[in-house]
Amino acid sequence: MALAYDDTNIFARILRGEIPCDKVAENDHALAFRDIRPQAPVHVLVIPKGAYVSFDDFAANASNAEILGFTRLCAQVCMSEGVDLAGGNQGFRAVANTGHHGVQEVPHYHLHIMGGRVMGPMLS
Ligand code: IU
Repeated sequence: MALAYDDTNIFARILRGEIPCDKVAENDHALAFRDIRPQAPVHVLVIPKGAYVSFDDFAANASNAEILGFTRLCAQVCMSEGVDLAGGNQGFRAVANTGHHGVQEVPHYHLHIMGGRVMGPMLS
């Protein structure tokens, strides 16, 4: 089931160019930019350009091309930010806060990529 999407959310406005962002990378299907309240030395948000509310909405309803484009942009960000294991770096945490229980603040799917330090326990 596709979820109702509110196109007034802040990331939709960033995608429309109404609000600036600190862009890291972009392709046909996704945009990556720095979180305005970074929790780690590397804290990048990767968002699909399509209107998806959450991780599960995107995973269930996005096209193969959208999923591939999004995933490849994540890999590109990890490499350019120097956190990818494949590049001999120390790794990162990728988080998709989802819905009320996941404490999702912005209702446009976004993957947090955080690294540059040991992240600590997940539970809080
Ligand atoms: P969420 O809980 O995963 O939905 O958190 C949203 C994130 O988006 C949070 O880390 C904010 O600092 C971040 N953010 C942003 O980068 N730019 C903005 O204009 C707004 C939130 I509002």
